[in-house]
Amino acid sequence: DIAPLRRALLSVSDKTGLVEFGTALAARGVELLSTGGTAKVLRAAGLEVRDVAEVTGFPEMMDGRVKTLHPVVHGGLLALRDNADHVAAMETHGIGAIDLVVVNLYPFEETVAKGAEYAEVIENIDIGGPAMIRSAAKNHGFVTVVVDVEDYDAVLAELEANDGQTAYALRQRLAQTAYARTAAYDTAVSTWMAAQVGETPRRRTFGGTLAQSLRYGENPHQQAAFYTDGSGGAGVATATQHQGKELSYNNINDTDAAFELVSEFDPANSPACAIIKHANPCGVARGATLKEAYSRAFDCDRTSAFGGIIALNQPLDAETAQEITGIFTEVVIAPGADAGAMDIFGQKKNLRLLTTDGLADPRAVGLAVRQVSGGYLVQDKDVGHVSADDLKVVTKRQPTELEMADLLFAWTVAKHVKSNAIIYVKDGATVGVGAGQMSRVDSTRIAARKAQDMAEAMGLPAPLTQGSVVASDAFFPFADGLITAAEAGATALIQPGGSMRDDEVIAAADEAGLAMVFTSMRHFRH
Ligand code: 93A
Repeated sequence: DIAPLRRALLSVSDKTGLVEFGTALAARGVELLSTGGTAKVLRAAGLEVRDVAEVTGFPEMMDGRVKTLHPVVHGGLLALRDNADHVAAMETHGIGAIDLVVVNLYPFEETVAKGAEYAEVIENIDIGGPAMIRSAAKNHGFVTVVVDVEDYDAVLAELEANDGQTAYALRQRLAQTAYARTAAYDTAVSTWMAAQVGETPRRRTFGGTLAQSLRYGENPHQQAAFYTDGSGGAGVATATQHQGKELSYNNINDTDAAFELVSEFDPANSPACAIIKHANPCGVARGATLKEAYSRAFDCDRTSAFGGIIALNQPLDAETAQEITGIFTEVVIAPGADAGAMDIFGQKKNLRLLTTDGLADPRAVGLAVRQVSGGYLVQDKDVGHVSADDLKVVTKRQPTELEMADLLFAWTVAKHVKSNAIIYVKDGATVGVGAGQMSRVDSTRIAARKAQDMAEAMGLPAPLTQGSVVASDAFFPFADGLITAAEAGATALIQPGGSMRDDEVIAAADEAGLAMVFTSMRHFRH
């Protein structure tokens, strides 16, 4: 393959395992070159080390900003050993080949995480380290690059097994790891800078920290992992898990949907509960107590709630915990849980309990990213909201005070339901949810139909959609959806308005004696 390793350059901020690695290399007769702090540690361990400054003929200068940025270093990394011109250039300019580079970077991410001042963060942007990593990785045909302490052993094992050489396959793998590291590093820098100048969809680059390798993805044949972006805030990424097995890909996705939704409801107004299945709510309710909020959310669609994910806007108490254990639930997330609740859940080993530090801020700006073939779509998070003052009554009849409260509740839920979304609400609880249909009238029918099914299952004389209000996440293009809602017993509607046929839709509402308000804001969610 290639000649045995003769010269290594070590320059590391994280000195973990450095002495052991350096010692093993020296024992193989590898010459060690090093920068200031790294050389000091190696020398203190009794190893012979040459300073890079001696090799370049320049001292480390400008507070270390310029240490290894020199043609003698980069020529030694980049020269193709089997190219006569490159070899001649090395001879002409006194450049010695460097066969192994061991670099880990200034701790930029840690410096940001500890809340350092601007100037200190800037000083922790490593320039020379990434340059060496990238040079060595480009020349992986000849050069071995190590950026991760975890890889020290693999390199030593291979040198041992391979007469002091590394095999191409290992060098190629390490080169990929190296570019992944410099890419993540620059992403961390640009993400931090985006926060300094104001993050927008056009100023953000992507990256994250691997938080969890998942057992599988949306399906068992898909590999998956969970990355956090360091943005913090209460939510599934920062929650504490108290019991139950690891969250799965779908659990994380649904727990996020549940918690984001329930966080819309101010706990100071009333307890609230959201139950999520397949990223859509199958029940959302307020209640006089948390237990009542859960029970009313459950009653919206008892069938779908089985194996669901529950989010609460107040700390879980014992009586609510007891009620929840009535059926199988995957995950419960709440801003805390009292001792009694923990005891009750302790009996249910499979139930995961997550607690957060408060609720998510539904008005907090941020970005939403989705992948498409060949790229990413990036947009601001949907933080749009309306209050009673923003609404325009378009029908002859004004909504009553009770209807108005339910219309706003339904509109809030609609924001969290996949389009086309139709939500029937009565007395602060969803009584029918139509989600993810290609036609709006189908969503309207499905929600009413499910309410009918629930009424039969619960032995009610009439479906709960009788006397309900309806929210539609986007305008009704025709009157048919509105007529279906009226037939199901709805008395008031909330929708953005703006259809070419608004006049027809309003006329149909007036004819049926409905009250209808326009929000002038749409809440598509796909
Ligand atoms: O300030 S730098 O961007 N300029 C350089 O020329 C340079 N060369 C290596 N940082 C540079 N390094 C970094 O120094 C390495 O990436 C490593 O993190 C650190 C090791 O310094 P020391 O050996 O003095 O502890």
